[in-house]
Amino acid sequence: MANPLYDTLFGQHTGKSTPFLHLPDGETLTHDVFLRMAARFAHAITALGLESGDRLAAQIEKSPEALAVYAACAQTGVIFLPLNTGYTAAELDYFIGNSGAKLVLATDRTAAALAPVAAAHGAVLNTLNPDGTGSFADRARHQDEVFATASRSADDLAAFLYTSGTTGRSKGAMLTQENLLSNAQTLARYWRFTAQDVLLHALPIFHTHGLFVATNITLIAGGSMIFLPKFDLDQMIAHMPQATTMMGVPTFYTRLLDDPRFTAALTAHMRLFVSGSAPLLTETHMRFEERTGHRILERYGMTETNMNTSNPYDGERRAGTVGFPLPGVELKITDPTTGKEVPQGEIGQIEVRGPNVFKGYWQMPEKTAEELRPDGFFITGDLARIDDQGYVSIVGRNKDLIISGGYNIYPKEIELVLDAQPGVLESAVIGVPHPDFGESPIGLLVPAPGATPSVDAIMASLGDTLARFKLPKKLIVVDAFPRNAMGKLQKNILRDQYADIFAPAKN
Ligand code: MLC
Ligand code: AMP
Repeated sequence: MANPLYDTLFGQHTGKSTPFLHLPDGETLTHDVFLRMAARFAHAITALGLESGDRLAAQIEKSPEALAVYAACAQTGVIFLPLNTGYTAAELDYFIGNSGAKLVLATDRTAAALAPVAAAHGAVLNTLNPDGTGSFADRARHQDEVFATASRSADDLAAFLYTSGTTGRSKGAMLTQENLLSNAQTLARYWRFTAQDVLLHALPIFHTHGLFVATNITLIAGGSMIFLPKFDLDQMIAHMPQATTMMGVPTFYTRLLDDPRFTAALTAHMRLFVSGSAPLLTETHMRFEERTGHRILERYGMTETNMNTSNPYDGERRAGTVGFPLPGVELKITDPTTGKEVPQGEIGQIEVRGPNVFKGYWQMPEKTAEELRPDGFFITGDLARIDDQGYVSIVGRNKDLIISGGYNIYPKEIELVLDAQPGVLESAVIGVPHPDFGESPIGLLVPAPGATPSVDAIMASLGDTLARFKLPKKLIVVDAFPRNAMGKLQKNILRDQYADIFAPAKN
């Protein structure tokens, strides 16, 4: 095949008037209409001077147009770099500079802040708004609706997704066509997706879950998506009756369960609910089954690896577990110190190998070597055990990471900003249980001698540099941090101490 990713996901639907995207206003875009838009975008991208292997960074709102940019990248062989719409200009400066993106897509709302960033890195800035307007849309409007698909191989890079790191520096995970395609093919089969499926899609499309898992599977199977701009309870409930499947982070499920309109009748026709990106509490799993009669299917993945494990479609979907390694994925549990496999049933770190595992971090060979072994096993940093029936349970993390509502927050990145604030001697950011987001960051500050740091001023200043979803939900000034005999800060003691800070008040 000339371009496995484009041909398999998109090209197979050329000329088909089958439904692809159902929009909240009742409009439906067919595959054909969508692909003609993507071809116009492909012409616009090449007219701007981009060639196969160049990077296109997009910080744009979820819309059919935004998805067509992904298709256009696949068709031109340009590497797609989607970015969280919450990132500040300061954060984007790093991603655009590090990736060497030639074209940056923003919206009219963000263009003024991004223009100097793009200019500083020699990138062209165009706009694409959620209503389909903008300078990129203007450029694409009169282009040809047929584009000669660029020839690419399965081993060529298709996307960069930036993940933050425990050192506070983000890394660009390089994903090949094969990484994406092999995983989508496996999951579509495993979860029995067909052309009759209608997926209720409320996830963002700048992460693996909403972009690769949900969208690629739907494309492979030839199904359609109810494409909501974001998670909104009223919209979810209004559109659920037209859907057959839904994918979400645990917060989607707890929010649905907290709404009395979410009933068994509303979900009676659904065939599958999938959860992932963060741990689904056993309690949520149970409540969901009691309310609807459906068992949520929990799976486990990562930006670097796509999906690794899944509960079975037909067999028992076991609460508190992420199921079995997917076909083609090798998974082992190893001792973090020796790297040797631990005896069955014991806790260790998850390592995975397979066609789903990424190529490495862009221009960071040392970081790549720390996590990707020469034999192809990737060290995930997740701690787990496998029971005697083969179910994998994630029991913790061997990395300092907080997952809030499915978004990853690396404490180090926030601590570096907090440490630089006036009156702060040192800081620690920890994740504590949160009823809505599952886990939320709080910041603890030790004042410099004689200083009284202003919590309000510090919070305001954080918002200038960090995306708002990363902001600590509380900042607390403390006298000193607990340390072990080696002087190492003991975050586990702090986590225990503040574990109930967001617990709902008991009557
Ligand atoms: C939004 N906000 C959050 C937040 N999402 N704060 C903490 N955690 C989050 N997850 C903040 C915003 O910055 C804003 O702050 C305020 O909340 C309102 O914004 P909103 O957009 O209206 O929020 P809301 O609709 O409530 O969003 C919550 C959410 C959303 C859970 C629906 O975060 C979401 O869709 N999450 C899914 C993330 C996801 O797709 N993860 C997959 C990663 S891939 P302020 O201060 O301005 O009011 C991956 C691999 C795998 O992990 O296995 O899948
Ligand atoms: P990301 O880097 O955004 O791709 O996040 C990947 C991380 O999310 C994994 O390393 C896990 O820690 C976590 N994760 C994903 N799915 C699950 C799950 N079902 N249960 C627990 N943690 C999960």
